[in-house]
Amino acid sequence: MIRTFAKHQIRRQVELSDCLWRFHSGDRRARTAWQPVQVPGCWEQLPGLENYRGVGTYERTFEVQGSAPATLRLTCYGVSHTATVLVDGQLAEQHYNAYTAFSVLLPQLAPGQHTLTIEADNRFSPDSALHVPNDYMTYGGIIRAVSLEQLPQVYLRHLKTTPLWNPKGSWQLRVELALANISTTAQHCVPEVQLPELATGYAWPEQRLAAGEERQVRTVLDLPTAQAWSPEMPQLYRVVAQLSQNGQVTDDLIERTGLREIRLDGSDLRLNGRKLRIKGFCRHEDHPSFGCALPFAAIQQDLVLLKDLGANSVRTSHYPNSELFLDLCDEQGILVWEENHARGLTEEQMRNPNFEPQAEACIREMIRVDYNHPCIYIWGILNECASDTSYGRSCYARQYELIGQLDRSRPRSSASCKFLTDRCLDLPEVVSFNIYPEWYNDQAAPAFLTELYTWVQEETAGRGKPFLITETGAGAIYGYRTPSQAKWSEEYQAQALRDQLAAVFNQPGCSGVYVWQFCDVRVSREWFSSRPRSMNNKGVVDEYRRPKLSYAVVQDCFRALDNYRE
Ligand code: ADA
Repeated sequence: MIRTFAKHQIRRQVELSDCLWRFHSGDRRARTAWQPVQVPGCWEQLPGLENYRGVGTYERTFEVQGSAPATLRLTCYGVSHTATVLVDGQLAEQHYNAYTAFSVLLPQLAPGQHTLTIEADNRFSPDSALHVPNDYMTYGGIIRAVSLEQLPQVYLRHLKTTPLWNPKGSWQLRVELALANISTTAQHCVPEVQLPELATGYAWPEQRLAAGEERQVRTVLDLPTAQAWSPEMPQLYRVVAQLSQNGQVTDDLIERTGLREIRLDGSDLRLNGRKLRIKGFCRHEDHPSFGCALPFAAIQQDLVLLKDLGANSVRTSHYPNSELFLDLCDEQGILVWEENHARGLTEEQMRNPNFEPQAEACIREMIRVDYNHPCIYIWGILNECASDTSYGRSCYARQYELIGQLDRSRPRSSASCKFLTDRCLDLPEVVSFNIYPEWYNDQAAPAFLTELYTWVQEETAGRGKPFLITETGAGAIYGYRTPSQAKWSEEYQAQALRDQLAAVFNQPGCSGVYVWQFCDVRVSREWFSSRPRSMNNKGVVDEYRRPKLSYAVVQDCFRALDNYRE
């Protein structure tokens, strides 16, 4: 399953998960035994490969139908963490980063059977600046879907939609359509866009594209009868783009939009004009039965629990999440802080020459694919990286600037742990900090937060900006219960979260919180052997989603507060 709705009615798109692939550990030249595996999946789920860090080779065949050569587009939605893609043994594409999709055109493939080979490499090395030993697991495998599309000579390459609240007090939608002529001759076509549920649309004049030309067309649609998207009423509308040639519809591309506006108002974040209160959780894509390749049902089950907890937001700590997850958040009104891939990188790690190109590529790919999701209200970067150094600051500045070039409709932020030393608070629209009073330090939560908030307001250029606590929590081993409330007991975690959440929601000027974290997750063994069970145990549920005592504490707190602060 790629999305929760059909992206095409005309164009032929096939998800390559209709049968098992063959897999062996080692690169494609290795002669180890093949075994049948499902895709998506992580090889750590295979007996004997639970801790395998190396190269894995996946292979299957696919068919080009018809009697003439065809141009296909192969899309991999996630390969962890470095992909090498071959078709019929010829190199087609390479890609770094497990958490962003990539596509490659396969021109003029002959009718009949072809072989697709994908090597995944999850090793740590200087070539990998973002996937490093860390407090989460870098799994190995094809962790998200793979699809093939058969493309017409001129096709709809991209559809971008931006909701606008116009001064006359109704909604508009900016629609930007990218066309591409992949034939060797000039092509005439008529692009049009429809919003079926609103019985409105627009047809552009006929376009003539030279051979190989790409072109963008745009319009702004008035939507006087449209309902807004909000957590309470997540109203979605299909946006159906079509391309006609000689009166025949030859291609289509379907997206969804939700009409909502995020606006900064002094120290407030306003959603559709109302002061937002964030009641959120940080969530890793991690599960003991699936690794990071959670299927649809497991993703939705997490959202069932998050809604039961009274949460209205999820922070995709610390990388772009699957579009299945984002679709489900769009449909259920869960606001999303989505962030590029980085966690806790030192200045030395940020000076790896691969760091900036890989981090910026992640931003480009994340925003290009996820831009249309109304649930995403903010873009985050570089969780707890070296924002207390001048070199680190230069990297933060370039990445904030890049986001600003790609999307002016959403604010930017970064979850910092540089308590009283952060040097970047002038750069983002929203100031965010991760704090662990009563866990990593013994300071009482209210005093710790007041000291931090006062410093931001009095000593930094972050003053007066919206302020979020993007992590707070404590560890607990599921089932460890003791009246003494010793650290790592469920009782201790429950009390710490009770104190931390009270401090956050009593802090004037604070727009809300993300609890660290939703569920216990596996960490890479190379990182931090002192993590009990080689797990990060700060979930309010354990890895099997079994609730700890803290579940009810967070639920009581979140349910007592609504989504807005006024
Ligand atoms: C940091 C980090 C999280 C996690 C957390 C913890 O805030 O951002 O990824 O490692 O600490 O559990 O200590």
